[in-house]
Amino acid sequence: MTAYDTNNIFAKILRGELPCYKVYEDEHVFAFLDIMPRVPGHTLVIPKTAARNILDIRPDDFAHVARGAHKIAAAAMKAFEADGITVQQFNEPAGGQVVFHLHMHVMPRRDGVAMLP
Ligand code: IU
Repeated sequence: MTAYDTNNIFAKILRGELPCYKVYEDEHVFAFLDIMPRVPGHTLVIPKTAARNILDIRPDDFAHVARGAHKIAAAAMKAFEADGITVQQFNEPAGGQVVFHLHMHVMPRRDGVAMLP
């Protein structure tokens, strides 16, 4: 597996070198709106630790990301009056990953409203 690249887009967002719409932050994780949302409220939750994906993160650090996604899911249900939530996480190009800093997608869903591809 390729090594973590400290100049990936999300690392730059974490360092404040690129702008984002911040949704949540704590000691371990950072969450912001996806720049190309597949649904309104599409949020990305990332660890503050440098990790390329699930194959490159300690279980305890991954648990922090899961905890963050859990919190964002509950908040997004309320904020977007959603009927459900899709949580997705991709790893390596073969697994659909495009940005190589681990992230979880949290997407509030409405009955009868399809996600953009
Ligand atoms: P991935 O397939 O899980 O790696 O998807 C990357 C996501 O990052 C995708 O939904 C993009 O719209 C999103 N994104 C972003 O929010 N800001 C950016 O500058 C870039 C991608 I590049």
